[in-house]
Amino acid sequence: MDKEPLIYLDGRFVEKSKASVSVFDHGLLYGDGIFEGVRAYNGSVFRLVDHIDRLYDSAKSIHLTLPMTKEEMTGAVLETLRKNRLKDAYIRLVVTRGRGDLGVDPSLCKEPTVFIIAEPMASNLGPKEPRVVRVMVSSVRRDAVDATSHEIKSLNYMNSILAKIEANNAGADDAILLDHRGFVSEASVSNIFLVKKGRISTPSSGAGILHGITRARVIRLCLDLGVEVQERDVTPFDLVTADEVFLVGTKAEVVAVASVNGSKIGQGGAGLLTRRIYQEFSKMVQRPEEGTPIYESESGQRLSARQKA
Ligand code: PXG
Repeated sequence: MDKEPLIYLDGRFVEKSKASVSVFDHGLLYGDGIFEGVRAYNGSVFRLVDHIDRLYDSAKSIHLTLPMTKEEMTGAVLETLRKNRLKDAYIRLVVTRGRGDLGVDPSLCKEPTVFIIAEPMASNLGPKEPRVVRVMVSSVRRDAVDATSHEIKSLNYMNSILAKIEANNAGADDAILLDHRGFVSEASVSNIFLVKKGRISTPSSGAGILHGITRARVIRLCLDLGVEVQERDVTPFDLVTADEVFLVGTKAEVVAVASVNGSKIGQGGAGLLTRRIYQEFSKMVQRPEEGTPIYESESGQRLSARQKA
């Protein structure tokens, strides 16, 4: 039999079939925890420093003290990839409040649970065309920034899940959520951009978005291409009348939106700027300086310092 994948669980590596957490873990009972979805391309973990920083910001915002330093966490991610001999992978890094009792009070949870899953995942990027999806505007509103804000990458994804179910039932590929004011926020698990008359815009953080790492990198990429990205309030009207719409995220990478609520966007395929950004993004993720190398050194600390800002 093939060897089982190894999962990092609270400082140890355990076989996938034996990697389990308590039914009293508040991550499970209450969605009380945080996570990161990270990707490795060609032996380098894309923007790992940014993901680790965001994880620690999420932890701070929910008053969760992580049981390890950023350097140790970085080391654990790299070691998980090495143990599983992975070069192109999807990494799920999860920290829960830990084991407690059946009350919601987190003060009874003494020790956070930390686990890291790494699975092989090939990129959809390349010289070919971007993937194309059809989306609908969901009736489910994005959680407000003073509620279960998606600025926290928490284990509470019910908001996105309900929107995704609605999209599935309507035969759409994904849902676009509006914020409490009615402005466009983001898709279920990716950020959104639109192009109108050669200008690119994207909802600002006030719209309850996750501060996407792909979003931030794509904004810089656009600047490098000489196209400024405006972070602003985007209305559903702006979306439907855009020349191009695309989604970005760790899992999605760069995906073109062909239609919104059945209305064709542009020609109904990937527009010129979307293709350009997809192609540049495809090349960029392969550059070692965009990430943290998995195999060159055993020291997470030294490695993490090498990712360019
Ligand atoms: N918004 C939300 C709500 C997200 O969950 C993004 C934007 C994109 O962020 P990054 O940092 O990845 O560029 C996400 C991404 C999945 C999956 O299976 C993705 C995410 C969470 C859970 C699952 O695609 N987060």
